[in-house]
Amino acid sequence: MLEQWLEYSQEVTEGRAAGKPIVALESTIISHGMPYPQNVQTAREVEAIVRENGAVPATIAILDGKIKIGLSDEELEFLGQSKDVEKASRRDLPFLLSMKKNGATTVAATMICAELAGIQVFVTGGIGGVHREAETTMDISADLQELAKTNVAVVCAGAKSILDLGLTLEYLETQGVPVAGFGTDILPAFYTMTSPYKVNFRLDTAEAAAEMIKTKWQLGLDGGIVIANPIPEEDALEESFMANVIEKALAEAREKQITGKEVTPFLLGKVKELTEGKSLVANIALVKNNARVGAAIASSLAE
Ligand code: PSU
Ligand code: MN
Repeated sequence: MLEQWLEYSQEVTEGRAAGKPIVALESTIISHGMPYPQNVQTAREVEAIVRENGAVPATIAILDGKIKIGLSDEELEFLGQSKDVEKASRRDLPFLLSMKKNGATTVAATMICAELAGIQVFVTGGIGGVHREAETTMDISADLQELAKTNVAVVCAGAKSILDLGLTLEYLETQGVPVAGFGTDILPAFYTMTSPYKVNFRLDTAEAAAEMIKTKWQLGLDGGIVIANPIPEEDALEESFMANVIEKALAEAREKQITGKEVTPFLLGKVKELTEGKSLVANIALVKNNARVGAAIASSLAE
């Protein structure tokens, strides 16, 4: 029953058969997170980095009513260019699949699809979280609830401070989701290596991360783990500059009364505009950095 919805690329099929480590990659970052053509180029380069580091990349999307596990070059190109691709989180999957539509999967939806495909490690840029002023808007990303229940480790560069990072950590704590810093004690904030918050645990190697992931699931503790890997120092943006940009983006979202699934893409687009593309360069660098770490963790898990 389930298999009818899943379609594996040839590369992923062969990788699975050979017992190779596989790394899931999301597609909202392609369709709604970065502009064309940098989005497609980055997606290809990130896949190449996963391969160079001994794992098989599986970029995930909903195309023509199928969950695609691993995409062709043409499919990546389509996701990067088409305006006919919905941002797809958990609640969107049944509609998009039954109506044979196209969807770019968020962290939440990519985790669901990765778990269905038996993939344990997922690399992305930043996770969604509790938005600032969530006490009135109730805007809390479905990514957090997914981390609470779906067994996939998510390698990211923390979360953008368009969110309330403190409340995001509180939510994850309540839900029993470990937030581990990769080589750091501090929660990275996407564009910057640091934030005012500490992570729960520090892991210094891919092997240590793999051990912790294995242990969590051996204990039957369902749900994901956040592996927060800071942006490389040379690519990081200045903290006060970014704080300013983010304030402006938030003010405009408030003024325009942006709500629901539009909030995050709106803020991401504004940040890019206000940094004149600097944020895009940083975004690309940190995803590539995460791909190296994710491939190493997946390789260690596969041993
Ligand atoms: N944060 C980023 N870049 C992104 C996203 C978040 O810095 O591209 C995307 C991810 O796909 C994430 C989604 O899962 O936005 C969260 O959206 P929402 O806040 O609507 O749950
Ligand atoms: Mn939201």
